[in-house]
Amino acid sequence: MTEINVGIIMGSQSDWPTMKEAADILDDLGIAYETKIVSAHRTPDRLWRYGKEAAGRGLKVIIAGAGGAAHLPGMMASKTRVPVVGVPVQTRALSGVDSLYSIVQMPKGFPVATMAIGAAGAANAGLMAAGILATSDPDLAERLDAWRAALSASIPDEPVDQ
Ligand code: RP5
Repeated sequence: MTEINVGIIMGSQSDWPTMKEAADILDDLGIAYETKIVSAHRTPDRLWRYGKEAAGRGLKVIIAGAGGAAHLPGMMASKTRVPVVGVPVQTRALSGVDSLYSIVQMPKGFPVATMAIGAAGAANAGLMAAGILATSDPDLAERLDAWRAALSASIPDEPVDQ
């Protein structure tokens, strides 16, 4: 059975369209992952258990996305030494600035690697997880290099009228 090294967690089902961007990147790169709804406010016991067991279960990166009062990434970082990559989900009321501020300003000692707001941030969280895993996985490092090279090659030299 393939070992799962990446956990994608999110505060709500409503976060999934955003967090799927991270999952799509991991799929592209052939990285196994799990997806869970873990809410800091609605399912705190689930959060606690997930954080307590994460390292022992072999997780090496946790991608955590939440919106609004987005306490999930920070609380997860307080519960496990496994690196947490935070994704501020874009909200309707405050466009995700609330999510960003809730995630990014962690106190010294418990870091969250905070990505950009929304879909780009979620995709970059997948790439950040891939980069972390690639430091000890030469095959993945090759796949990640190829992915990056393909993206660069896809960018035209000059703009065209649309
Ligand atoms: C947060 O509240 C979730 O991460 C989500 O982004 C936001 C709204 O959740 P729902 O009311 O859509 O379930 O905890």
